[in-house]
Amino acid sequence: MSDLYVEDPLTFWCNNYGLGSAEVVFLGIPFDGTSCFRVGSREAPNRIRTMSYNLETYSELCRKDLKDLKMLDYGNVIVSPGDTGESMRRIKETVADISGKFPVIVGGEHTITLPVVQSMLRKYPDLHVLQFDAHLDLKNEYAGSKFSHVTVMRRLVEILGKKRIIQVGARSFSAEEREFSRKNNILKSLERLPGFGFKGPVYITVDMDVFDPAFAPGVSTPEPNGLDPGEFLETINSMKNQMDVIGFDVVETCPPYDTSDVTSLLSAKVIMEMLLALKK
Ligand SMILES: [Mn+2]
Repeated sequence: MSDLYVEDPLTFWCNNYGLGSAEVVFLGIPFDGTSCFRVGSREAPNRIRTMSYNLETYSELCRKDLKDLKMLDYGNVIVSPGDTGESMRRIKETVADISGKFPVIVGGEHTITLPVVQSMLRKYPDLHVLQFDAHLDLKNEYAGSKFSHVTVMRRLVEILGKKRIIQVGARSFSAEEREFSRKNNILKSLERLPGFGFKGPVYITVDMDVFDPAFAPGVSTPEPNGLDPGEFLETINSMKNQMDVIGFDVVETCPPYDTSDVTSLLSAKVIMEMLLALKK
């Protein structure tokens, strides 16, 4: 059968390669089991795939084309509804399956970053995490649970240590989280990020609520006074030679609360521009 005139709109744009030869692997994780405000980020991976078809594959910012990347859309992890522990186990195993590839992980809510990083630590024991987020996600526990999108970075600090985590864009947190972040010196401003030296491989996690709700209204926990996507993408692009980025995730897009797919479209754009800027 000829595939000259057909495409699969249920995969991310430019999904061209098999697992053997792909260098970049797109993986959806439709998990929103711990969302504490607006639920529905489980719908984001498929909505972002759909919106990706609206984008030109060429980036003027990076002067590169998505078509030149060897990319595979690996599908979605089958999570276990209501069972965070089992879902995290499945995520860890699936990410281990694509070890050695450059992962583009699409949530789902922010809890998923924990099992993804745990899995990637096997290959990169000195991994650093750079987080863009309106929130610090540093609470020790929330509603009786230690594993949620409110506590995820606290768990990562416990695993990685304070020197291997940098947080950018936070503007909503408790006094206790602020104190924890200040003591550990992990909160930075976007302006101070370029020139910051990362000594080791970097995994970037982008919570879409880091952007101002004017640009990204469809997120689980929107927070006013956020970043402008243009300044974010310029900063990422300007830092491409200063960081050895080995993968990233984009989380918390919440299609049921999105207006005219604005946030899913921005998520697809962020994924594309980050990939072109950062994939070596
Ligand atoms: Mn978050």
